[in-house]
Amino acid sequence: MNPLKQILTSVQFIGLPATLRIVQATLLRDWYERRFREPAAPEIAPKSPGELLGVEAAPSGARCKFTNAELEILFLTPHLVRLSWEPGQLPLPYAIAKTEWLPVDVTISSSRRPRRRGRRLEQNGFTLTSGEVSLTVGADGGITYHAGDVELRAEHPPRWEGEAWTQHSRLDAEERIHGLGERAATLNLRASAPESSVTYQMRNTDPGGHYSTGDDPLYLNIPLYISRNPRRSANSSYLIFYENTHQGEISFGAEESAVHFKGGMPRYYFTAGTVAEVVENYTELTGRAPLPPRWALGYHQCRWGYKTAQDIREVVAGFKEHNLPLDAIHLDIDYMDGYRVFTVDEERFPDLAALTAELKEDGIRTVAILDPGVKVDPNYSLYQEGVKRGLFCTTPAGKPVRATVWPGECCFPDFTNPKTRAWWGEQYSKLLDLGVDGFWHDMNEPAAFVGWGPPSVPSITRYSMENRGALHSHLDALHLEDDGETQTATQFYGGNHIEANNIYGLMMNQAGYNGLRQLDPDRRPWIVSRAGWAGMQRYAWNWTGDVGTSWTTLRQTLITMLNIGLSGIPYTGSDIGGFGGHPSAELFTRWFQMAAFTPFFRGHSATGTPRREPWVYGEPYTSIVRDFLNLRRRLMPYLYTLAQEAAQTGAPLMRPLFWDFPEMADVDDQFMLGDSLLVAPVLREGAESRRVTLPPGEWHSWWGEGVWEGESEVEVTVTIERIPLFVQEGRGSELRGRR
Ligand code: MIG
Repeated sequence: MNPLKQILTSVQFIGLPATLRIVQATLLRDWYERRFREPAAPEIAPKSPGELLGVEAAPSGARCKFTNAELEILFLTPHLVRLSWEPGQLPLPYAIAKTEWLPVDVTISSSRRPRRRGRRLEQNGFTLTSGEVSLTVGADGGITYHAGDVELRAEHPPRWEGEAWTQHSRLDAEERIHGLGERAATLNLRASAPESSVTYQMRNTDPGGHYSTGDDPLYLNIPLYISRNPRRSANSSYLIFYENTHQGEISFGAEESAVHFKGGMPRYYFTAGTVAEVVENYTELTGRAPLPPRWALGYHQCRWGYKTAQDIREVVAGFKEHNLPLDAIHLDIDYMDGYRVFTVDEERFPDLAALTAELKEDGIRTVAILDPGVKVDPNYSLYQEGVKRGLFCTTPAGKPVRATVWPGECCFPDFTNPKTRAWWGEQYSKLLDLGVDGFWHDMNEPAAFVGWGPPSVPSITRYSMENRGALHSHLDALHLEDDGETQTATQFYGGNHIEANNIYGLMMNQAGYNGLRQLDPDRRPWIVSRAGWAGMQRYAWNWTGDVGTSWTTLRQTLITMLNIGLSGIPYTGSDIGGFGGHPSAELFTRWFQMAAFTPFFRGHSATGTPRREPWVYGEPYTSIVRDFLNLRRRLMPYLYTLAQEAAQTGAPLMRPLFWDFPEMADVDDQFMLGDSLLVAPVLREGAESRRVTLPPGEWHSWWGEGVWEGESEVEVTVTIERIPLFVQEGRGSELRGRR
């Protein structure tokens, strides 16, 4: 958005005085960035690995020397291999859950595959194989990957430009690409530009409300993609995960993919198998979502605009009055005292403990929002402690960096510092003690209000990165107090914003999750988070943020959720009806019907929009919504079984059809909930029927409307009461007797 337009929009939504404060904050940001501007790096000629000089066997792998680079190949399992190229800084293992692996038997042979025309990646090199996966490393560092005899991937060696690097890989015309975390894109991430190229930014950011198809980046990026090729057999999919927290971009062209990161070593993991297997292997590495508390699988009601305990009581009374089941209610930012995180406004919520207890009597849990920004306020103990103990992100001179969010000027906890995480984690006790059961992590991209430029903290922000050490030794050492110890500011200069931006949310989630585990070991923590990164599934659920209100965004959010699931995050959901608009009764109902089958089932809406509780549209809508709320309740044992499966294998609860039916053509307007329920939400206004693609098998209409022979496309009549829903013959024993 151009700055003027951004500012005018801001005036419209938050008024002139607040806008002026944001302009002021942005000027401060610009000052920071000028004051600490790094000297421009000298122009360096791009570098490739050069010639392969030699290869040496190493435990479970090999090390190869090139003229300008070194490559380490390490098999973690016969199906999962890690590649690391030097030069480049080793990643801190933020994504990684499993570090101990059994040895893998590998064999190395020199390879002189017959040269095929037009392929120059496989000249005199060597082949390293586990028996399951083989890598052929060419003399120039290009690598081809095979499973059995099938070539799955051919990549060129990385090319470095200073600390940044790029890697190209071949793409087959038929190859489908999925993953990359949260994308307002097509299910096959190449599909919007099959002939040209489409680029995705690897940078968590707040897209600023009402996003829709084509907006990129969004809140949550995950640098992995799955390649699937319907021309190959089902077990010839592969997943590649770039373990690199730096900002970057990944593009898919007609013949090649290009991966670019602004720093860090080229380190990536390759695994092959079926789509389910590659997700299983990836989540063995990065961890899986623990079983959630049962209530989290129920229906959540939320709105930015429930301002008082009275508002909450009224909403809950509405649910009772309309006989609508409710499992959780969320408190958005208005419960806080002046938006100070971990405080409660005593006037608007005079007795939060009584309120949560009262709700719990009715089987309703309370979830409270937490934003990372800590208000700059000398009388606020969290702020005082953070400053005193050096727990905030800093400028390169070691002073806490500031940016403006809801509370006004804020400092930002440096979640890459283990001390900060421990401290932050302790704070949850305040809300636990008040009977809050779940936590909602917002704005953790991290987001900040700006008049122009990226909506985040200044780009010069410094992070401890686990106190990795002084990178910027040219900067003056500043003395800060830290629990009586004297610490030099250089200890804070472990990482910059380019490296740490993407893991800010992940580490906030880790801090919260570990804090909750410690505070109450007998309770399953529950967190839903807007931002995150590879591995966030270990700590938090996700929701798709401020998605627009339209039929287009309804359809978009379905696809977005499927790609999130394929990125290792089994739990996600979207604001029913979209965040900031006013859905028609029909759009609201259709969204609600779809959401009833998504892992995170929450009604939410923005402040200032017309109310959107499930009864505001009147009949017949209230009754339809009631039916789907009751249906969700009946699905609970099934959902719980899926939760257990996710914990064991990493399988997302909602899956694209190709997950179980790889031979199927791409279908992006239906999904499977588990392996038994096929959901075909109605995504078109005024629809009287919709086409449903049925995979092989016999399909029973959930509504008892008959049995369909699969491997077919059927036109199913729809009314506003229902969406097409099918159960496959012979599956879904958990569902038996529940219809
Ligand atoms: O700047 O807390 O995505 O769900 O209601 C907006 C207020 C901040 C963004 C979240 C949205 C939430 C809202 N938040």
